[in-house]
Amino acid sequence: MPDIGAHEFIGGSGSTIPVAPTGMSAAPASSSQIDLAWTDNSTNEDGFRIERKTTGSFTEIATVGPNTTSFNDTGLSASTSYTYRVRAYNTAGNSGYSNEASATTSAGGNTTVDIFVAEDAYVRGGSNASTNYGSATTLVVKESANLSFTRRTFLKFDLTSYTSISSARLFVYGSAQQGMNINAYKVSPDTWSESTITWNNAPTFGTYIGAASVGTSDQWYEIDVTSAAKDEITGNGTFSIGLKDDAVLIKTITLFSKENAQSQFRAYLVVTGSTGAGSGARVSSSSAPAGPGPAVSLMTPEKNVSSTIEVRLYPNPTPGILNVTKADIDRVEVFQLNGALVRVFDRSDLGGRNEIDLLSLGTGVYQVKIYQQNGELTFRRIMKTN
Ligand SMILES: [Ca+2]
Ligand SMILES: [Ca+2]
Ligand SMILES: [Ca+2]
Repeated sequence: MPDIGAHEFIGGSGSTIPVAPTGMSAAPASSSQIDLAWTDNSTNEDGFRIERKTTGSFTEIATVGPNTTSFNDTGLSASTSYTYRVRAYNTAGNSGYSNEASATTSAGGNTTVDIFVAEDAYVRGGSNASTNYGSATTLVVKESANLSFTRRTFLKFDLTSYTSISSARLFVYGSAQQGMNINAYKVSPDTWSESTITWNNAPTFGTYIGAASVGTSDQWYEIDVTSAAKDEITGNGTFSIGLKDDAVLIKTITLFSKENAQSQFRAYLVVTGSTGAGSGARVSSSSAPAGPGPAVSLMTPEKNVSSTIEVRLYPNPTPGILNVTKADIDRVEVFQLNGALVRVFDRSDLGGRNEIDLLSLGTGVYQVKIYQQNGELTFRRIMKTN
């Protein structure tokens, strides 16, 4: 090494070894991508050399230019932990290494999540045609020859993060004056907002999607909206649904809106689908939930899906013993809706029976997170009754 000190202030790279980078971090972005970032501490580097290992020793995977402080590592395997470090270099040599940072890619399998309604409102015709009901605590459906009595409901869901959808089911909670059907339609355009929608400016009812038979007691009702939701993959991702009574029964269906104090009864979709690499949940290692499986946050859609058999929980609502319709469950976690973990069942607790005992839980609505052995994750909501 020739007389480094004598050339130290001449300028240009290569006279002095760069100062080592620090603050290396690694965050999972998808089932195949981890995003890296670090702090550049040097003024004379020609670039940075990034190294990775799974098990065993580090291998250099990329070099990036001077003053670069991030790198997205792609083409990775699902549900795999990778460790990274970086060093600066110039013609004088390599700096010391940064700290090491690890992250685990998310599962490559099915993920099913609840997506809550983004906007909801009903509109009313006739003498109420210019009135907005978007902040009401109910959503009303009623059809009458007298438009002043007619109400129709609109729901909007955000599917923009999805690149594929294999299943979507709409759940609404409420009851009817008498047993009757509630009919779901695609509506357009999507530009309506709950705070301004009225009968006069409401979107137009389009393709029929499906129906639910609504009874006289408050409960969840389900409509399969898979086909219409799939259309949003090639559409704008904003999924608008209109609900009405086609039999003109002059009877009222009353559903809970998202403004209702009992917000657990707001409408939601159960969607099985894939969000593209680089989008979806990003959870740093420090905030990742404990336990097996990839780091994801509650209620957050994420990751690649090739649909297999859907996990179902029954009965739901349940008085306490809940059956899980899958044979390969690794772990079940039960959360309050505020995210507090209240029960964990691992394989030995499940004992091959695929039922979980929630008898001692208080009544209410809970979020259930199910880990399968193949790495798939499912989020479902359940209601515990007495
Ligand atoms: Ca620099
Ligand atoms: Ca609303
Ligand atoms: Ca749309």
